[in-house]
Amino acid sequence: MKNILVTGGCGFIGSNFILYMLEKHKDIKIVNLDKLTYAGNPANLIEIEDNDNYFFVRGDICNEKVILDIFENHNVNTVVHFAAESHVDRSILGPEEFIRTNVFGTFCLLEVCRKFWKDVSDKKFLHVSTDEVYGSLGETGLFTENTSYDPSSPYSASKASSDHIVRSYNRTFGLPINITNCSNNYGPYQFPEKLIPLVIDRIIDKKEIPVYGKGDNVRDWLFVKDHCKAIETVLVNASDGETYNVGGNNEITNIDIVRTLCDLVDEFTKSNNSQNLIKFVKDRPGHDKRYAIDASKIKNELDWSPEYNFKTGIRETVLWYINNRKWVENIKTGDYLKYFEDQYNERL
Ligand code: NAD
Ligand code: TDX
Repeated sequence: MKNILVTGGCGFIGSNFILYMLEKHKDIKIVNLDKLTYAGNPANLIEIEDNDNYFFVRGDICNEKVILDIFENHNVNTVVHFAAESHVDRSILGPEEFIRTNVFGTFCLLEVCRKFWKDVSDKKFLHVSTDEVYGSLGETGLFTENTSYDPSSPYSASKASSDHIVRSYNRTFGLPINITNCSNNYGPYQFPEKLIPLVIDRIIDKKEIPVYGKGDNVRDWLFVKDHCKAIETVLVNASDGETYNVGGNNEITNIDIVRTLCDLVDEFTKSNNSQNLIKFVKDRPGHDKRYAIDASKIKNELDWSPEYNFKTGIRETVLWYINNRKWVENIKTGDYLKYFEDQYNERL
């Protein structure tokens, strides 16, 4: 029986992961440790919150005592670590929380694992990370697991630091770890500060859509459920110490994404001309030009590949946001409006 501590399980990917795992595996227990920052939303998990094998603890990964209590109470032998400050633009407005949670918080979790797991066998720490640690690509090439780290933003630098610390606990203390570095995710429950949910929301509200620079930056998009499946695969099948890049082989420019979203919302809501809302605005400082993942290692070694193609995944996502207006409206209150003003007031 796996007793899994999921950190950050009320966020976008964490919620999707918990729903996916509890549906698929009846013999696991999941404890979700989440601080419930602006990005954490327990409502995402309402359908499983009464399950006998699901427990929620509100707490901070920077607090070793809270983590240790969970390990003792639930005999944790597996950690899947999602908790993080995750938005690049917020890390430019204020980096401190990124260093605290992403670097120091990861260290606290590792320390508890190191101490608590001395006499425990069959244990694993899976660190969920990002392709942004590799920095930016030019017109050609792909990130492999051997690409040098070269992060551009305080967010990606904090994730790079956490990756290094996780790896050091494997080499120095023999802690069984895996790291996954994934490309941009999209799908249900993504906070409407990230490009795709933000744009869908702006189109529905018929408000201007901010596209940074010329809109020619490229991201490699992966449907969140395929990311969850990749994490499950690594958890079950990967050898200790291994790192895997995860991506959708699905490079798209931002402007093409935005135009696709305009057309889909127009189709589903029987409106038209949403593309007229597009506004090119001041660029993000240090904006990485292109991300693209070589996922051949996880494909060849662990037999993982994405099940969703972009056309299906993005339609499902747009429909989810149209059908869950209340979920978005509940978020667009005080804190969110303040962030939106700080980030976009000069731009729009
Ligand atoms: P998110 O911002 O939606 O969720 C983060 C969650 O962590 C929230 O529930 C928040 O309350 C919680 N949290 C934050 N600080 C905490 C703390 N100190 N203690 C406990 N909980 C805390 O993020 P996401 O998009 O779901 O990303 C999850 C992880 O996946 C992150 O580590 C991120 O770096 C990584 N990742 C994300 C993407 C992506 O496209 N979103 C891609 C690759 C990797
Ligand atoms: O208003 C916007 N306008 C715009 O042009 C926003 C919010 C974004 N963009 C651009 C910036 C990026 O080139 O869209 C692209 C995607 O932006 P984000 O959704 O903020 O994602 P990104 O910066 O690529 O980082 C994401 O992928 C890797 C996640 O936020 C990270 O958590 C993950 O690690």
